[in-house]
Amino acid sequence: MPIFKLISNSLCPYTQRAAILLAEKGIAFERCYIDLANKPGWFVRLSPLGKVPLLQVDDSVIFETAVICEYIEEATPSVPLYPADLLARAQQRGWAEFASAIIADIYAFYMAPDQPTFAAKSADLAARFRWLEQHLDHGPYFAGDDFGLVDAAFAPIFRLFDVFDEVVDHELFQGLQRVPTYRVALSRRASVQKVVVADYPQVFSQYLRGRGSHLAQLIAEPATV
Ligand SMILES: N[C@@H](CCC(=O)N[C@@H](CS)C(=O)NCC(=O)O)C(=O)O
Repeated sequence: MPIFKLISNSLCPYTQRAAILLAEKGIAFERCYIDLANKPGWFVRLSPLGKVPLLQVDDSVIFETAVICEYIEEATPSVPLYPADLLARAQQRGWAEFASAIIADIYAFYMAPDQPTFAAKSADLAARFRWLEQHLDHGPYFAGDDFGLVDAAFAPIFRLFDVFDEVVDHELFQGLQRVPTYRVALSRRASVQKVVVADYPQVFSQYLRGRGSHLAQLIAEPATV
């Protein structure tokens, strides 16, 4: 087995996806955290897009979360996290990309500079979760009983909402049944629980406070929420 090192940022939801996958596969790996606001020179030289995660496999580097996850999946066929059926597999790949689109929307949501933009970004996110609601199976996971790669993509998203829930009455899951149940199932998964720093909510909340956004203002002035 090669030596795996996951180059991470303490908050990055993409990095968590790869870390959850490695944990589910039972692969030992070293984790190294960098500050994205102050990227070390060695990281800049290793990362073609300047982004985390990177997976170092011995002396080689893989970048882009979807590619890293595909590699991990293919390297460990004895613990499959994709369905055997090709069509179902392609669909789950699509939904993992959908999770990436939600992460981009979440960024736009918490960076929205003012209330109208915040409302518009909230509406975008609500629409995404309505799509998800329609495509979830009976649970507990995306496709039913078995935890898969697509679940590793959605779990870090809901973790962000654990912090948003504390600071803003966003009502993004209002009227949904399967999404909230799915969220709880993911939060209980051991691999999901162990891939973040112990003080993740505090670190994320602190990060949000420093964004200068509408949401940052709501956190600073909770009485006005
Ligand atoms: N498409 C990339 C997105 C990864 C990404 O956006 N990572 C963020 C952190 S969550 C990053 O490294 N941003 C670079 C920066 O902030 O300078 C992937 O799937 O790996």
